[in-house]
Amino acid sequence: MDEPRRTFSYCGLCDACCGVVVDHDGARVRSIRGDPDDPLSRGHVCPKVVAHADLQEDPDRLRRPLRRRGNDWEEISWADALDEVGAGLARVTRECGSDAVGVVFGNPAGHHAATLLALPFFASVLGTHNVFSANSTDAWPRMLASLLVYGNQALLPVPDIDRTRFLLVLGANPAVSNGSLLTAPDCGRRIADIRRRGGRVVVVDPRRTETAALADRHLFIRPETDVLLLLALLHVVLGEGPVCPGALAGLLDGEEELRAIAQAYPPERVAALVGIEAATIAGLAREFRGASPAVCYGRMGTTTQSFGTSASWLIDALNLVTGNTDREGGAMFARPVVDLAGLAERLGRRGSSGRRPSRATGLPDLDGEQPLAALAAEMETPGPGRIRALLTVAANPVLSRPGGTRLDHALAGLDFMAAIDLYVNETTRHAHVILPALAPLECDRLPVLEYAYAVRHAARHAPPVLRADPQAREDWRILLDILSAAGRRRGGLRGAAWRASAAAACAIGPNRVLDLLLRTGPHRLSLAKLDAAPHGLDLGPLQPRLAAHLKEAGRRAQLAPEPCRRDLERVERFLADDVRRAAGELRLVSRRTMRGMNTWLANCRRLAPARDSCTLQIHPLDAKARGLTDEGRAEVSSEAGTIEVAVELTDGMMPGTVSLPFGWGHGRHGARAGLASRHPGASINDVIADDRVDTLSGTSAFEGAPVRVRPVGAAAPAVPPVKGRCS
Ligand SMILES: Nc1nc2c(c(=O)[nH]1)N[C@H]1C(S)=C(S)[C@@H](COP(=O)(O)OP(=O)(O)OC[C@H]3O[C@@H](n4cnc5c(=O)[nH]c(N)nc54)[C@H](O)[C@@H]3O)O[C@H]1N2
Ligand SMILES: Nc1nc2c(c(=O)[nH]1)N[C@H]1C(S)=C(S)[C@@H](COP(=O)(O)OP(=O)(O)OC[C@H]3O[C@@H](n4cnc5c(=O)[nH]c(N)nc54)[C@H](O)[C@@H]3O)O[C@H]1N2
Ligand code: SF4
Ligand SMILES: [Mo]
Repeated sequence: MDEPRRTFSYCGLCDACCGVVVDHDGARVRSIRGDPDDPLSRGHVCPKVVAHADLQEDPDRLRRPLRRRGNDWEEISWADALDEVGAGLARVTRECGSDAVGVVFGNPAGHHAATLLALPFFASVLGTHNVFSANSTDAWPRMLASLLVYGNQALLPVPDIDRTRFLLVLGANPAVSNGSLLTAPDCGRRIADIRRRGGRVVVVDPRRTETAALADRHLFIRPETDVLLLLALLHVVLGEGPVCPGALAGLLDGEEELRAIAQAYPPERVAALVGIEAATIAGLAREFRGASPAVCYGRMGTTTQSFGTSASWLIDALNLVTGNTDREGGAMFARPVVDLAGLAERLGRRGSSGRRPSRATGLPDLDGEQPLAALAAEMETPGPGRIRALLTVAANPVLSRPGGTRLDHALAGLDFMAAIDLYVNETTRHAHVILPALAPLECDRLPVLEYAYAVRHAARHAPPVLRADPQAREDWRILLDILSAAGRRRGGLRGAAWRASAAAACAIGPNRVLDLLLRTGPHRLSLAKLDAAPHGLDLGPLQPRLAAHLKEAGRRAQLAPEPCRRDLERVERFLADDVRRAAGELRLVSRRTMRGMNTWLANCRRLAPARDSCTLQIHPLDAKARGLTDEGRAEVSSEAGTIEVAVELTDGMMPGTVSLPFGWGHGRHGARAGLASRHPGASINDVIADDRVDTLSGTSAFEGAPVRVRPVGAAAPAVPPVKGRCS
């Protein structure tokens, strides 16, 4: 064991990237706390930070490669494991073609810039188009809206919460999530500060969330009706005055079209459907218009629903027509140290949608990436390009993607599966070989994506804090080693090309590429400069960027992009359908908890819940109508499946809606997480069908899925099963 040491680093379990002070002995964390000298997080950390200590001590965490043996696993050497994965991928590409190999990467991969460089490289050398990521269950609609409105899918608006006077939050819970596409450590305090400065905060959510508790006002909204609310807000704003383009004067197209659209949605028309009174909507519109500056911010609740792209578009439209885009305190566009939007512009890769739709479902791709909603169908549907082998990297789609049960079956039927992960999770339990990944503090990290959407410009580099097993390696390196092994097994010219590509990429290494990106980026940094600032660098507040960017690119922002206008036909169908909806069904929404991180960290000792917090939150009136009692058990069902959970009565739920936490369901046979399985809960995605999508973007629409709820053991009602599709 080494001498006790202190290292400054950052957490990085979520986007907030809170600075930490780690006291350790080179292998184990002795204590970890917030770094008061981190310019962005200023000492803040959330309860999850202790997971870094737990990940070093967890007996269930993988440290050696595993090979399946019947229903059990055996540890094997790295050389054998890589060879076996290489052989599996080589065989399937040879027999069934390159597209027969699917690659799925999950949310944690996004926290490693090196992995983000290696993954597309890996897939393109292998020649597969079947690449999926957690983004198609998350931010795709936001990215597609940016492509349609600003012409670049990487130009994502960041609400300038540190300087705004009015924050309108739709479908986000930053007091718990700490911000999403909004890197702002201690986000709850920053939002509370808006009110301390005399500003106002309004939260619109079917659940009275932890963020709502910090706001001046919370409004319940019926799930998936944000588009209607936004159209009604625009109706009032545009009906009572001219567009105020602000910084974007002369750079806006589509004003007349937007006006014509909004005219058809007076608050009185949408009030009953949205669940907010017409006078309240009109008042909110006037308040937003009158505040200076104001900003509307939407996240998961507005993207992972049937009208995710259109909701994101209309949020932009509201900010644009009130002059709040590209303005301090409004919707800003960062100019980060690694400038993804600028890079995309220079490379002519601003994004695309629907150029290579999913073979099995016809759902659109986003910039060549396939939608996770199609994953099971791509494995089940016969024909050329059917996925027969899968590699998952930091992903758990059995729990994180709607249609969990369907995917479970499809995975069991694959010819070959390999995974890179820290655990035998609900997905990786189907693999033939699992390669162990490193914990965050064992990796060399540079937050690129996280700081691309930060509320201030910032940068940092964190070399590994803890020493890992000498054989273990980072994900990017594992990917290249797999490529090399697959090349050996494949043989011939193709195999030689794979090996040569892997060798060249290894020789360059990700840090050289990142250093180059930093040097050529807008802040002219370098890895060496970042290493001289172990607490991280604050590079100042966001500056207006969009207008200059659009002028330089010779483009204008689109207030009423054609695909979104066409999508309103679907909104109208939804309105018509709504009237015919079956009696008795409830709308399901997801929630996140402070001590959980998506589907993982459930096995961390210090984060283990004291009680079953996987509860169905339901309004007392809805519960009474169904004979449900507080702490009783409920059966939640839909066409996709049925789960059982504990009931929690709360008037914090909008009547007609229920909420389940996302990330639970650790009771599946074969997953290896002893602690997590003591409080397994149930997976929300087992009752959401995977054909519920925002058809415009191909994104899974879990929010608002219709379900039936009854006490466990009660006789089934004589009604047809609930259909979840919305297209
Ligand atoms: N119903 C519903 N579904 C949802 C959501 C919701 O709100 N409601 N949220 C969606 C969202 S926003 C997201 S991002 C997705 C997340 O979905 P996923 O990305 O599939 O799930 P995660 O739990 O984030 O991470 C998956 C795995 O990564 C492993 N891991 C952690 N760090 C590393 C690493 O450095 N390397 C490797 N190789 N493995 C690592 C963990 O052990 C874990 O098993 O789920 C989506 N699904
Ligand atoms: N503690 C913790 N932090 C996390 C995570 C975690 O699992 N745990 N996950 C991380 C990840 S990957 C992400 S992407 C972010 C997500 O960060 P956020 O988007 O801030 O968090 P969510 O909890 O998904 O918030 C979505 C909200 O939308 C509401 N909602 C559902 N349907 C609708 C609707 O139709 N309209 C409206 N207006 N609201 C609706 C839900 O009730 C919920 O409150 O959090 C990140 N941070
Ligand atoms: S908010 Fe929590 S999980 Fe996210 S980076 Fe900070 S300490 Fe880590
Ligand atoms: Mo996410």
